[in-house]
Amino acid sequence: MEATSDGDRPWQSYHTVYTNAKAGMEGVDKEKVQKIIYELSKGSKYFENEKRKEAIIKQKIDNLRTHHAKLTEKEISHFQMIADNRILELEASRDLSKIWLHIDMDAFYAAVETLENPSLKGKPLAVGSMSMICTANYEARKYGVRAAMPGFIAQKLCPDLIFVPTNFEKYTYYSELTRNVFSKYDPDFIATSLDEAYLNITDSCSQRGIGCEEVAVELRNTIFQETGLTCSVGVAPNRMLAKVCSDINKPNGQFILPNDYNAVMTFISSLPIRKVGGIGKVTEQILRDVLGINTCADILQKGAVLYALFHQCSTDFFLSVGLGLGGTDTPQQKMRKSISNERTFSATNDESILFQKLADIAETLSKDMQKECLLGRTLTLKLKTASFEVRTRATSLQKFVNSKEDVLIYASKLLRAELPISARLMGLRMSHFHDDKHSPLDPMQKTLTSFLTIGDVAPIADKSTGFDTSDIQLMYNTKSDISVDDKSTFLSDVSSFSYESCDFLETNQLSVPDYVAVSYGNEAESLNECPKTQNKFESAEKISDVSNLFDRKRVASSSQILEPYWVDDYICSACGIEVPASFTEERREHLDYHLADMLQKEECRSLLQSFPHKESARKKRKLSGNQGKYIPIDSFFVKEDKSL
Ligand code: DCP
Ligand code: MG
Repeated sequence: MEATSDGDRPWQSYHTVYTNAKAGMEGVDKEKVQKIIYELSKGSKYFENEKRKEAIIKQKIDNLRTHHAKLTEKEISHFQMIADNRILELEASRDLSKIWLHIDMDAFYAAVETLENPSLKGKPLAVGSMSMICTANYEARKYGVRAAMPGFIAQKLCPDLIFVPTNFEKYTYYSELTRNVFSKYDPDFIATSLDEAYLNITDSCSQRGIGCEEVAVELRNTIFQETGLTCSVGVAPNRMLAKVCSDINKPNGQFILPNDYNAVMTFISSLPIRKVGGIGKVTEQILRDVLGINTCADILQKGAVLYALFHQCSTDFFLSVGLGLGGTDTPQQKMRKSISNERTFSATNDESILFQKLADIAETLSKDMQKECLLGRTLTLKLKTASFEVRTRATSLQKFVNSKEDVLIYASKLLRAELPISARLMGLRMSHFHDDKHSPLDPMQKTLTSFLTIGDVAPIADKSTGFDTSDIQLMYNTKSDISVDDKSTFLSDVSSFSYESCDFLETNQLSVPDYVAVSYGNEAESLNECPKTQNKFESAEKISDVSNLFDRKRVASSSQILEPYWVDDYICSACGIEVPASFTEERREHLDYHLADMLQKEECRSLLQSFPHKESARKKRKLSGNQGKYIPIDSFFVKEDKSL
């Protein structure tokens, strides 16, 4: 990243998360954007972290190259045989009988804001704040402004940029309108975020005797009539391809890939791997720099080496991408294991307030259970104390219950056992459900609202690819038969992957462990308090209706927890923005951004500790070193953080 062969243009190699292209950014002067971002970031902790990550990836690439170079002809031919057989098996699974449509609203949050305030029309607009923007309209994208970019960088790129704060109630309202339309084309549609869904339109086409192109046009028109918003659509024989296709003619366009083998193979032959869901910046870099793979077709040529270097699960995924394969069946809704509700509030030891909170939570939980016809027998109370200690206490009930009164009787017993306590969070979770599949209490029974969260449909499947992402963890953890040193190192490096990051070769560990390392004085406990457990508790919960979603967002945004995680596998705990699981790159960027934010704040604190007077600290920072050349990213946070 530092000046090397680039001489006095070091920004040329500074490919941060903010410079990746998105729809509407094709004509952007990338070098200009890179330069601005480089100069705003240089010297900051964010910059250092980017450098550190790049160094780790470079090391991985070097290890893989070394291992690649050591492969013998015998090994290559062995792996070639495995790859050839696997390609035949995968090919045999090809299903061209289904027609999948992927729909993605255009600049969704920004479009909703413009619809409600037409004076914004035609002006560059960002939804979010100075520290983070959620999306930008197409006018702003021309300047290089994009989602998951700090607002102050966006403002530098586009000085006339208008900022509008997020309003999730509005977005959910419009999302519901779109879903009413989707359900007419496919009652089992799969919503992967507020603005995105997959529809199996096979039956719709055949029953109405019309082609998929006509359905796509009609659907887009209906969405526009019902909402006043535009969307883009992709149609293809599977979900992986449909998602790629919906991005091709964005905004307000569509692209149809016929259900024809040759059409699919031609399409895939020149498709850059990065366009495929699950292949992010790091995977792209590794496949390109180690194996010279740029397009999906290149993958098929390198099957043997891929099997030699990566685990079978990864290679299977890569080969299926190379063959243009993806999910074609509607995933079965997985049976719910638990349902829960929790609230964060200012720490209190007032027992009447605590019991009132408990009653509110019991009521919400009971309503949610009744909506889904669930009866449960194990009740767990979760409490977070004023000092951030998390306590859970569970009880088995004598009967299956779902009424507020029953839940509250048992919950009160659990709470009484913990008194006295000063708590800042309280939650109730019900599990061990009544399991009579033929009764009206069938937990498999689908409701439209159950599609509101990704996890409820098929928690372990990546909707964009149809690939079971839980295997990603497995593939590294179970690899025990590797003898080559470099390879072992590489695999152990990535064994801590979480399937949250679907970029196959990218590792959360590049950034996430740093959160734990950051110390915030009094708040340190919250960082150290077993984030994994917290995460598990959260991800096991599934929200079941829109109002609950809002509650959760409020909880997320008001949360004192400083280590960000994905609430309900969907909402950022630190700022409340939604980033669906399929937005692998954005998710990584988003967490990276919070990391940078945290590191910068920490840096500012230590800086201000050494300079007791705020003003003089700022002046000194301005005057010191080479800072005259650029505005360091950190100084932005000094100005922003009024509490300092
Ligand atoms: N979103 C977010 N943070 C991100 C990415 C997206 O909060 N990192 C939110 C804002 C978006 C919405 O999700 O409006 C949908 O995301 P898209 O990627 O579909 O982006 P847009 O709909 O805004 O633009 P387009 O689909 O036209 O590229
Ligand atoms: Mg969109």
